[in-house]
Amino acid sequence: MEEGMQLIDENGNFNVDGLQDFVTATEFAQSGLSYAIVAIIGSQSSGKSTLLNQTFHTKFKEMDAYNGRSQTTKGIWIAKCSDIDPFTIVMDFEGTDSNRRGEDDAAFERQSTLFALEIADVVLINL
Ligand SMILES: Nc1nc2c(ncn2[C@@H]2O[C@H](COP(=O)(O)OP(=O)(O)O)[C@@H](O)[C@H]2O)c(=O)[nH]1
Ligand SMILES: [Mg+2]
Repeated sequence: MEEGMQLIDENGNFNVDGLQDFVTATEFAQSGLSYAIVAIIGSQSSGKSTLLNQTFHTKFKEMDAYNGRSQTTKGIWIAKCSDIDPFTIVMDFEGTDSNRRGEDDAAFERQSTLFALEIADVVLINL
């Protein structure tokens, strides 16, 4: 589960079945109220996924610069951090200032950023 699962896709659809599988596989429910959620926000290709992977030993997709500077993270991904107690869930975000999304599609960025602020115990802001 370190590679994570896509909680919300690029069109804003919530992955209900995926979350159910994630909760079962990680035994999240057994942790009771003893858990922490870490989220990261910041512009696209600023190194968010790389920073999370280095820090929390997750395996979120990172951009491979040799294969062109394309966007890797789409929507919102979550992964369990396997080596932190209490139970820690890390959330990786698509990022703001996406090239792919035009000026008109700022809604996803605003909503996903608000979601991060709302849900996370710790929000990392990557500059
Ligand atoms: N030089 C340098 N490159 C980095 C650093 N962090 C990430 N990168 C590279 O920047 C690119 C984008 O990183 P990624 O983590 O996919 O960015 P994200 O879109 O914010 O998740 C990748 O090719 C990384 O290897 C850093 O601290 N220094
Ligand atoms: Mg990323």
